[in-house]
Amino acid sequence: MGHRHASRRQILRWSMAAGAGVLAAGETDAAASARTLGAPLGPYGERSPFEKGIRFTRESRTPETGSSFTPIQESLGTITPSALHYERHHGGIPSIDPSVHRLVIHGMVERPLSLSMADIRRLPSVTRTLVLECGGNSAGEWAAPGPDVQRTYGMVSGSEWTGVSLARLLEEAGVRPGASWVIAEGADACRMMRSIPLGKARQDSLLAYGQNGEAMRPAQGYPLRLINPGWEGNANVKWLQSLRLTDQPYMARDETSKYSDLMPDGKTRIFTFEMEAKSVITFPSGGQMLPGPGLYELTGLAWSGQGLVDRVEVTVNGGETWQRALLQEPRLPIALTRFRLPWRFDGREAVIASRCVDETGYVQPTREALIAARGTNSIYHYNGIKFWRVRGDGTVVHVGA
Ligand SMILES: Nc1nc2c(c(=O)[nH]1)N[C@H]1C(S)=C(S)[C@@H](COP(=O)(O)O)O[C@H]1N2
Ligand SMILES: [Mo]
Repeated sequence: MGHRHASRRQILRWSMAAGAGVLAAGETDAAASARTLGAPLGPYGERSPFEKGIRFTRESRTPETGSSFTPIQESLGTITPSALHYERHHGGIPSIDPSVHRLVIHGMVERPLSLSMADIRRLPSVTRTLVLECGGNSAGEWAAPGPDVQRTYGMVSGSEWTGVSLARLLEEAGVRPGASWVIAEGADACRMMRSIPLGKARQDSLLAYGQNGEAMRPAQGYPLRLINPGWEGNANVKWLQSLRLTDQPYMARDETSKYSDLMPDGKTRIFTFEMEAKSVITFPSGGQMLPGPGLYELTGLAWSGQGLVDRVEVTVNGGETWQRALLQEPRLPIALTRFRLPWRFDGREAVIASRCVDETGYVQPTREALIAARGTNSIYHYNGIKFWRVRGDGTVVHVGA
Protein backbone atom coordinates (compact mmCIF):
# COMPACT_ATOMS: atom_id res chain seq x y z
CA MET A 1 0.00 0.00 0.00
CA GLY A 2 2.73 2.44 -0.96
CA HIS A 3 1.81 6.06 -1.31
CA ARG A 4 3.42 9.32 -2.34
CA HIS A 5 2.29 12.79 -1.59
CA ALA A 6 2.69 15.59 -4.07
CA SER A 7 4.69 18.40 -2.57
CA ARG A 8 3.29 21.89 -2.27
CA ARG A 9 5.65 22.98 -5.02
CA GLN A 10 4.26 20.35 -7.36
CA ILE A 11 0.73 21.58 -6.67
CA LEU A 12 1.73 25.15 -7.42
CA ARG A 13 3.48 24.08 -10.59
CA TRP A 14 0.32 22.28 -11.64
CA SER A 15 -2.08 25.10 -11.02
CA MET A 16 0.29 27.57 -12.71
CA ALA A 17 0.34 25.36 -15.77
CA ALA A 18 -3.46 25.44 -15.76
CA GLY A 19 -3.37 29.26 -15.73
CA ALA A 20 -4.43 29.80 -12.11
CA GLY A 21 -2.38 31.90 -9.74
CA VAL A 22 -0.73 33.94 -12.49
CA LEU A 23 -0.84 37.68 -11.89
CA ALA A 24 -2.67 39.38 -14.76
CA ALA A 25 -2.13 42.97 -15.88
CA GLY A 26 -4.39 45.39 -13.98
CA GLU A 27 -4.84 43.13 -10.92
CA THR A 28 -2.73 45.34 -8.69
CA ASP A 29 -5.02 48.30 -9.47
CA ALA A 30 -8.05 46.27 -8.35
CA ALA A 31 -6.38 45.63 -5.00
CA ALA A 32 -6.03 49.37 -4.47
CA SER A 33 -9.82 49.85 -4.45
CA ALA A 34 -9.93 48.07 -1.07
CA ARG A 35 -8.45 51.25 0.47
CA THR A 36 -11.89 52.87 0.79
CA LEU A 37 -13.33 52.85 4.32
CA GLY A 38 -14.91 49.52 5.26
CA ALA A 39 -18.00 48.59 7.28
CA PRO A 40 -18.20 49.57 10.98
CA LEU A 41 -17.69 47.17 13.88
CA GLY A 42 -20.62 45.05 15.03
CA PRO A 43 -21.68 43.52 18.35
CA TYR A 44 -22.07 39.92 17.10
CA GLY A 45 -20.32 38.48 14.07
CA GLU A 46 -21.77 37.55 10.71
CA ARG A 47 -20.08 35.60 7.96
CA SER A 48 -19.26 37.12 4.60
CA PRO A 49 -22.33 37.68 2.41
CA PHE A 50 -20.41 35.83 -0.31
CA GLU A 51 -20.62 32.59 1.70
CA LYS A 52 -23.83 30.70 0.97
CA GLY A 53 -23.59 27.30 2.67
CA ILE A 54 -26.76 26.51 4.62
CA ARG A 55 -28.37 23.55 6.34
CA PHE A 56 -30.72 21.47 4.26
CA THR A 57 -33.99 20.89 6.10
CA ARG A 58 -35.97 17.82 5.25
CA GLU A 59 -39.72 18.35 4.87
CA SER A 60 -41.69 16.86 7.74
CA ARG A 61 -45.32 16.84 8.77
CA THR A 62 -44.80 19.70 11.20
CA PRO A 63 -42.07 22.32 11.02
CA GLU A 64 -41.19 21.78 14.70
CA THR A 65 -40.19 18.15 14.34
CA GLY A 66 -37.63 17.22 11.79
CA SER A 67 -34.02 17.07 10.73
CA SER A 68 -31.55 19.44 9.20
CA PHE A 69 -28.24 18.53 7.61
CA THR A 70 -24.86 20.24 7.89
CA PRO A 71 -23.32 21.33 4.55
CA ILE A 72 -20.25 19.16 5.11
CA GLN A 73 -19.30 19.56 1.44
CA GLU A 74 -18.22 23.10 2.36
CA SER A 75 -16.67 22.31 5.73
CA LEU A 76 -13.07 23.27 6.39
CA GLY A 77 -11.07 21.71 9.18
CA THR A 78 -12.92 19.76 11.86
CA ILE A 79 -15.22 22.08 13.81
CA THR A 80 -18.78 22.72 12.66
CA PRO A 81 -19.87 26.34 13.16
CA SER A 82 -22.69 26.31 15.74
CA ALA A 83 -24.94 28.05 13.19
CA LEU A 84 -24.51 25.08 10.82
CA HIS A 85 -24.71 22.23 13.35
CA TYR A 86 -27.22 19.64 12.19
CA GLU A 87 -30.49 19.58 14.12
CA ARG A 88 -32.90 16.87 15.09
CA HIS A 89 -35.94 17.73 17.20
CA HIS A 90 -38.95 15.64 18.16
CA GLY A 91 -41.01 18.39 19.80
CA GLY A 92 -39.65 21.72 18.64
CA ILE A 93 -37.02 23.93 20.30
CA PRO A 94 -38.20 25.03 23.75
CA SER A 95 -37.37 28.52 24.97
CA ILE A 96 -35.79 28.06 28.40
CA ASP A 97 -34.74 30.83 30.77
CA PRO A 98 -31.52 29.62 32.40
CA SER A 99 -32.28 31.59 35.57
CA VAL A 100 -35.28 29.37 36.32
CA HIS A 101 -34.12 26.07 34.75
CA ARG A 102 -33.33 23.22 37.14
CA LEU A 103 -31.83 19.79 36.83
CA VAL A 104 -33.07 17.19 39.31
CA ILE A 105 -31.08 14.06 40.13
CA HIS A 106 -33.32 11.59 41.93
CA GLY A 107 -34.47 7.97 42.14
CA MET A 108 -31.99 5.50 43.65
CA VAL A 109 -29.72 8.12 45.25
CA GLU A 110 -28.90 8.94 48.87
CA ARG A 111 -29.30 12.72 48.45
CA PRO A 112 -31.66 13.88 45.68
CA LEU A 113 -30.41 17.11 44.13
CA SER A 114 -32.13 20.03 42.47
CA LEU A 115 -29.54 22.21 40.76
CA SER A 116 -29.83 25.61 39.14
CA MET A 117 -27.66 26.54 36.17
CA ALA A 118 -25.66 28.78 38.51
CA ASP A 119 -25.00 25.75 40.76
CA ILE A 120 -23.81 23.74 37.77
CA ARG A 121 -21.59 26.51 36.45
CA ARG A 122 -19.81 26.76 39.82
CA LEU A 123 -18.51 23.20 39.51
CA PRO A 124 -15.15 22.38 37.91
CA SER A 125 -15.62 22.39 34.14
CA VAL A 126 -14.48 19.97 31.48
CA THR A 127 -14.01 20.77 27.77
CA ARG A 128 -13.95 18.15 24.99
CA THR A 129 -13.99 18.28 21.22
CA LEU A 130 -16.40 15.59 20.02
CA VAL A 131 -18.31 14.38 17.01
CA LEU A 132 -22.10 14.12 17.28
CA GLU A 133 -23.92 11.95 14.75
CA CYS A 134 -27.60 11.05 14.54
CA GLY A 135 -28.19 7.30 14.62
CA GLY A 136 -30.33 7.94 11.55
CA ASN A 137 -27.56 9.64 9.57
CA SER A 138 -27.25 8.05 6.09
CA ALA A 139 -30.49 6.12 6.67
CA GLY A 140 -31.44 6.45 3.01
CA GLU A 141 -28.28 4.62 1.96
CA TRP A 142 -29.78 1.31 3.11
CA ALA A 143 -32.28 1.50 0.25
CA ALA A 144 -30.16 3.24 -2.38
CA PRO A 145 -27.08 5.47 -2.43
CA GLY A 146 -28.09 9.14 -2.37
CA PRO A 147 -26.90 11.97 -4.61
CA ASP A 148 -24.99 14.40 -2.40
CA VAL A 149 -22.93 14.33 0.76
CA GLN A 150 -25.01 16.86 2.69
CA ARG A 151 -28.25 14.91 2.47
CA THR A 152 -26.64 11.48 2.83
CA TYR A 153 -23.97 12.06 5.49
CA GLY A 154 -24.81 15.54 6.88
CA MET A 155 -26.39 14.60 10.21
CA VAL A 156 -22.95 14.76 11.76
CA SER A 157 -21.20 17.75 13.30
CA GLY A 158 -18.15 18.48 15.42
CA SER A 159 -18.09 20.86 18.38
CA GLU A 160 -16.08 21.78 21.40
CA TRP A 161 -18.39 21.15 24.37
CA THR A 162 -17.93 22.54 27.87
CA GLY A 163 -19.75 21.32 30.94
CA VAL A 164 -19.37 19.26 34.08
CA SER A 165 -18.64 15.60 34.58
CA LEU A 166 -21.76 13.58 35.35
CA ALA A 167 -19.67 11.18 37.45
CA ARG A 168 -18.88 14.01 39.84
CA LEU A 169 -22.56 14.90 40.29
CA LEU A 170 -23.47 11.26 40.83
CA GLU A 171 -20.88 11.11 43.61
CA GLU A 172 -22.47 14.19 45.09
CA ALA A 173 -25.92 12.55 45.01
CA GLY A 174 -24.63 9.17 46.24
CA VAL A 175 -25.78 6.32 43.98
CA ARG A 176 -27.60 3.62 45.98
CA PRO A 177 -26.52 -0.02 45.60
CA GLY A 178 -28.50 -1.81 42.90
CA ALA A 179 -28.88 1.23 40.65
CA SER A 180 -27.67 0.45 37.13
CA TRP A 181 -29.36 2.93 34.76
CA VAL A 182 -29.78 6.68 34.52
CA ILE A 183 -32.99 7.83 32.85
CA ALA A 184 -32.39 11.21 31.21
CA GLU A 185 -35.37 13.42 30.35
CA GLY A 186 -35.57 16.59 28.27
CA ALA A 187 -37.79 19.60 28.94
CA ASP A 188 -39.11 19.80 25.37
CA ALA A 189 -42.75 19.17 24.46
CA CYS A 190 -42.12 15.44 23.84
CA ARG A 191 -40.16 15.02 27.11
CA MET A 192 -37.64 12.95 25.22
CA MET A 193 -36.16 10.20 27.39
CA ARG A 194 -33.22 7.85 27.08
CA SER A 195 -31.89 5.18 29.43
CA ILE A 196 -28.14 5.39 29.91
CA PRO A 197 -26.21 2.55 31.57
CA LEU A 198 -24.65 3.74 34.85
CA GLY A 199 -21.23 2.57 33.65
CA LYS A 200 -21.25 5.15 30.83
CA ALA A 201 -22.53 7.90 33.12
CA ARG A 202 -19.61 7.23 35.45
CA GLN A 203 -17.09 6.91 32.64
CA ASP A 204 -17.28 10.06 30.52
CA SER A 205 -20.77 11.58 30.27
CA LEU A 206 -20.89 15.37 30.37
CA LEU A 207 -23.60 17.83 31.28
CA ALA A 208 -22.76 20.51 28.74
CA TYR A 209 -23.69 24.17 28.68
CA GLY A 210 -21.00 25.51 26.35
CA GLN A 211 -20.43 24.95 22.64
CA ASN A 212 -17.62 26.37 20.54
CA GLY A 213 -16.67 29.07 23.00
CA GLU A 214 -20.11 30.38 23.98
CA ALA A 215 -23.31 29.12 25.57
CA MET A 216 -24.78 26.34 23.46
CA ARG A 217 -27.44 27.29 20.93
CA PRO A 218 -31.14 26.75 21.78
CA ALA A 219 -31.36 24.11 19.02
CA GLN A 220 -28.50 22.16 20.63
CA GLY A 221 -30.18 22.00 24.03
CA TYR A 222 -29.77 25.37 25.78
CA PRO A 223 -29.18 25.71 28.64
CA LEU A 224 -28.07 22.13 29.43
CA ARG A 225 -27.67 18.88 27.56
CA LEU A 226 -26.34 15.43 28.18
CA ILE A 227 -23.31 14.51 26.08
CA ASN A 228 -22.42 10.84 25.86
CA PRO A 229 -19.17 10.79 23.86
CA GLY A 230 -19.30 8.46 20.87
CA TRP A 231 -22.92 7.48 21.35
CA GLU A 232 -25.70 7.97 18.82
CA GLY A 233 -27.08 11.52 18.75
CA ASN A 234 -30.37 10.46 20.29
CA ALA A 235 -28.70 9.42 23.56
CA ASN A 236 -27.47 13.02 23.98
CA VAL A 237 -30.64 14.40 25.58
CA LYS A 238 -31.12 18.12 25.05
CA TRP A 239 -32.81 20.62 27.40
CA LEU A 240 -31.94 18.20 30.20
CA GLN A 241 -34.18 18.54 33.26
CA SER A 242 -34.09 15.19 35.03
CA LEU A 243 -31.75 12.28 35.71
CA ARG A 244 -33.39 9.41 37.55
CA LEU A 245 -31.37 6.47 38.88
CA THR A 246 -33.11 3.10 38.41
CA ASP A 247 -32.35 -0.61 38.33
CA GLN A 248 -33.77 -1.07 34.81
CA PRO A 249 -34.06 0.83 31.54
CA TYR A 250 -37.18 2.86 30.88
CA MET A 251 -37.84 1.28 27.44
CA ALA A 252 -38.72 4.71 26.06
CA ARG A 253 -40.01 5.26 22.54
CA ASP A 254 -36.63 6.35 21.24
CA GLU A 255 -34.88 3.20 22.46
CA THR A 256 -37.48 0.60 21.47
CA SER A 257 -39.48 1.47 18.36
CA LYS A 258 -36.87 4.03 17.22
CA TYR A 259 -33.07 3.93 17.09
CA SER A 260 -33.16 0.12 17.09
CA ASP A 261 -32.35 -2.24 14.22
CA LEU A 262 -34.70 -4.97 12.96
CA MET A 263 -32.36 -7.79 11.94
CA PRO A 264 -32.94 -10.36 9.15
CA ASP A 265 -33.95 -13.04 11.72
CA GLY A 266 -36.81 -10.86 12.96
CA LYS A 267 -35.08 -9.93 16.22
CA THR A 268 -34.31 -6.32 17.06
CA ARG A 269 -30.98 -4.93 18.19
CA ILE A 270 -31.55 -2.30 20.89
CA PHE A 271 -29.23 -0.20 23.03
CA THR A 272 -26.59 -0.13 20.30
CA PHE A 273 -25.29 3.16 21.58
CA GLU A 274 -21.79 3.37 20.17
CA MET A 275 -21.38 4.80 16.66
CA GLU A 276 -18.97 2.75 14.57
CA ALA A 277 -16.17 4.13 12.39
CA LYS A 278 -17.27 6.07 9.32
CA SER A 279 -15.86 8.44 6.72
CA VAL A 280 -16.88 10.18 3.53
CA ILE A 281 -15.18 12.22 0.82
CA THR A 282 -16.60 15.75 0.91
CA PHE A 283 -14.59 17.03 -2.09
CA PRO A 284 -15.07 16.06 -4.80
CA SER A 285 -18.54 14.80 -3.96
CA GLY A 286 -21.94 14.45 -5.63
CA GLY A 287 -23.22 17.63 -7.27
CA GLN A 288 -19.80 19.27 -7.41
CA MET A 289 -17.83 19.93 -10.56
CA LEU A 290 -14.12 19.89 -11.30
CA PRO A 291 -13.35 22.70 -13.76
CA GLY A 292 -10.87 20.56 -15.68
CA PRO A 293 -8.01 18.09 -15.47
CA GLY A 294 -5.24 18.88 -13.01
CA LEU A 295 -4.10 18.43 -9.47
CA TYR A 296 -6.72 18.70 -6.71
CA GLU A 297 -6.83 18.10 -2.99
CA LEU A 298 -9.26 15.32 -2.33
CA THR A 299 -10.61 15.69 1.22
CA GLY A 300 -13.22 14.45 3.65
CA LEU A 301 -14.15 13.63 7.23
CA ALA A 302 -13.70 10.50 9.31
CA TRP A 303 -14.74 9.65 12.85
CA SER A 304 -15.35 6.79 15.24
CA GLY A 305 -17.43 6.54 18.38
CA GLN A 306 -14.84 4.09 19.67
CA GLY A 307 -11.86 6.43 19.84
CA LEU A 308 -9.18 7.70 17.48
CA VAL A 309 -9.25 7.42 13.73
CA ASP A 310 -6.14 5.33 13.08
CA ARG A 311 -6.09 5.80 9.31
CA VAL A 312 -8.18 6.63 6.29
CA GLU A 313 -7.61 4.81 3.04
CA VAL A 314 -8.73 6.26 -0.27
CA THR A 315 -9.37 4.60 -3.62
CA VAL A 316 -9.49 6.44 -6.93
CA ASN A 317 -10.11 3.32 -8.99
CA GLY A 318 -13.36 1.95 -7.63
CA GLY A 319 -11.81 -0.03 -4.79
CA GLU A 320 -9.09 -1.90 -6.70
CA THR A 321 -6.31 -0.28 -4.73
CA TRP A 322 -6.29 1.92 -1.64
CA GLN A 323 -3.76 4.46 -0.42
CA ARG A 324 -3.37 6.25 2.87
CA ALA A 325 -4.61 9.81 3.16
CA LEU A 326 -2.93 12.44 5.33
CA LEU A 327 -4.73 13.02 8.64
CA GLN A 328 -4.98 16.51 10.08
CA GLU A 329 -3.31 16.76 13.48
CA PRO A 330 -3.95 16.90 16.30
CA ARG A 331 -6.26 13.93 16.04
CA LEU A 332 -8.68 13.68 18.95
CA PRO A 333 -10.60 10.58 20.03
CA ILE A 334 -14.30 10.57 19.08
CA ALA A 335 -13.87 13.76 17.07
CA LEU A 336 -14.16 14.66 13.39
CA THR A 337 -10.85 13.94 11.68
CA ARG A 338 -10.00 15.65 8.40
CA PHE A 339 -8.22 13.61 5.72
CA ARG A 340 -6.53 14.92 2.62
CA LEU A 341 -4.89 13.47 -0.45
CA PRO A 342 -3.41 15.27 -3.46
CA TRP A 343 -5.00 13.73 -6.54
CA ARG A 344 -4.42 14.28 -10.22
CA PHE A 345 -7.62 14.18 -12.24
CA ASP A 346 -6.57 13.27 -15.74
CA GLY A 347 -9.95 13.82 -17.40
CA ARG A 348 -10.89 10.15 -17.32
CA GLU A 349 -13.74 8.79 -15.21
CA ALA A 350 -12.66 7.88 -11.68
CA VAL A 351 -14.62 6.14 -8.92
CA ILE A 352 -13.45 7.42 -5.54
CA ALA A 353 -14.18 6.46 -1.93
CA SER A 354 -12.71 6.52 1.57
CA ARG A 355 -12.66 3.96 4.34
CA CYS A 356 -11.89 4.61 7.97
CA VAL A 357 -9.99 2.28 10.29
CA ASP A 358 -10.20 3.21 13.96
CA GLU A 359 -7.80 2.51 16.81
CA THR A 360 -9.63 -0.70 17.73
CA GLY A 361 -8.80 -2.06 14.25
CA TYR A 362 -12.44 -1.82 13.14
CA VAL A 363 -12.69 -1.24 9.38
CA GLN A 364 -15.57 0.75 7.86
CA PRO A 365 -17.56 -1.81 5.85
CA THR A 366 -18.84 -1.68 2.29
CA ARG A 367 -22.57 -1.20 1.76
CA GLU A 368 -22.77 -4.82 0.56
CA ALA A 369 -21.07 -6.16 3.70
CA LEU A 370 -23.36 -4.08 5.89
CA ILE A 371 -26.49 -5.37 4.15
CA ALA A 372 -25.17 -8.96 4.32
CA ALA A 373 -24.81 -8.58 8.10
CA ARG A 374 -27.92 -6.56 8.94
CA GLY A 375 -30.37 -7.21 6.11
CA THR A 376 -32.50 -4.49 4.56
CA ASN A 377 -34.98 -3.74 7.37
CA SER A 378 -32.59 -1.32 9.03
CA ILE A 379 -33.06 2.43 9.19
CA TYR A 380 -30.38 3.40 11.70
CA HIS A 381 -26.65 2.92 12.18
CA TYR A 382 -25.53 2.96 8.54
CA ASN A 383 -21.77 3.49 8.20
CA GLY A 384 -21.01 2.05 4.76
CA ILE A 385 -18.29 3.23 2.38
CA LYS A 386 -19.57 5.94 0.00
CA PHE A 387 -18.46 5.88 -3.64
CA TRP A 388 -18.56 8.92 -5.94
CA ARG A 389 -18.09 8.87 -9.70
CA VAL A 390 -16.03 11.72 -11.15
CA ARG A 391 -17.02 11.74 -14.79
CA GLY A 392 -14.65 12.65 -17.59
CA ASP A 393 -16.25 16.11 -17.90
CA GLY A 394 -15.56 16.83 -14.21
CA THR A 395 -19.12 16.42 -12.93
CA VAL A 396 -19.47 14.29 -9.81
CA VAL A 397 -22.37 11.92 -9.16
CA HIS A 398 -23.07 9.11 -6.71
CA VAL A 399 -22.36 5.56 -7.74
CA GLY A 400 -25.71 4.06 -8.61
CA ALA A 401 -26.75 7.16 -10.60
N1 LIG B 1 -34.86 16.53 24.52
C1 LIG B 1 -34.47 16.11 23.30
N2 LIG B 1 -33.21 15.64 23.15
C2 LIG B 1 -32.80 15.20 21.94
C3 LIG B 1 -33.68 15.16 20.83
C4 LIG B 1 -35.01 15.68 21.01
O1 LIG B 1 -35.82 15.73 20.09
N3 LIG B 1 -35.36 16.12 22.27
N4 LIG B 1 -33.24 14.65 19.63
C5 LIG B 1 -32.14 13.70 19.71
C6 LIG B 1 -31.60 13.29 18.45
S1 LIG B 1 -32.48 12.11 17.59
C7 LIG B 1 -30.38 13.71 18.01
S2 LIG B 1 -29.68 13.07 16.62
C8 LIG B 1 -29.66 14.78 18.72
C9 LIG B 1 -29.50 15.96 17.81
O2 LIG B 1 -28.78 16.99 18.42
P1 LIG B 1 -28.60 18.38 17.67
O3 LIG B 1 -29.98 18.86 17.26
O4 LIG B 1 -27.89 19.24 18.62
O5 LIG B 1 -27.79 18.09 16.44
O6 LIG B 1 -30.31 15.22 19.89
C10 LIG B 1 -31.01 14.22 20.59
N5 LIG B 1 -31.52 14.75 21.82
MO1 LIG C 1 -31.10 11.26 15.97
